Amino acid sequence: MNPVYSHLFNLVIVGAQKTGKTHFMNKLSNQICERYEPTIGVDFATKTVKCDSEKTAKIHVWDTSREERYDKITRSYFRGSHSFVIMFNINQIESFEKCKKIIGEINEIAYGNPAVILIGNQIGENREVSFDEAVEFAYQYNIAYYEVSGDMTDDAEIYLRKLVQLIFINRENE
Ligand SMILES: Nc1nc2c(ncn2[C@@H]2O[C@H](COP(=O)(O)OP(=O)(O)OP(=O)(O)O)[C@@H](O)[C@H]2O)c(=O)[nH]1
Ligand SMILES: [Mg+2]
Repeated sequence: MNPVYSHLFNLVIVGAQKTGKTHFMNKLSNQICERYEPTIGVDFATKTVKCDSEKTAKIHVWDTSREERYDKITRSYFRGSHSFVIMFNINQIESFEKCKKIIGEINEIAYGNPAVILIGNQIGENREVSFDEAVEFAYQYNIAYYEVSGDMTDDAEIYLRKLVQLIFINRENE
């Protein structure tokens, strides 16, 4: 039986603890879980995106943990990944500061030229990272920055589509 997709890509969601990574993945698969449960190691979901009349991409989504004891496992998923969502919480500066190291790890471990976007999530009250600061940081690394609102009305699939487009653009430029 022929697969119903023309392309298969991996996406790794990475970022400091409790920045909404699992929430983001659950939104992709239309699951909403109100209760916080830390991710143990790595979680997995799939999502299929129709790009145009000829291209349909199936995405393997890997939701990772940033706990140190899972570092080795998490990093092993970086190698074969075509795309990354780096998440931080705009209300928690430490989570933003960790993004630099994550970008370094992606550049060091991932093959080729993966598609990467930075997402600032809003979990909490007081903003500690300004929009301009985040945009400037992303610009420095030539990646796009998006902010998602805390009311969870944002559609995670929009960002997935942007990543898939980027994967195709990066491939054309290789
Ligand atoms: N207000 C608000 N809360 C959110 C949002 N995203 C996630 N949360 C909450 O923040 C907590 C952490 O979310 P998770 O998605 O589990 O975070 P995580 O990054 O997967 O956490 P770890 O697996 O421990 O690294 C949960 O209680 C979520 O319900 C958001 O956009 N807005
Ligand atoms: Mg999680």
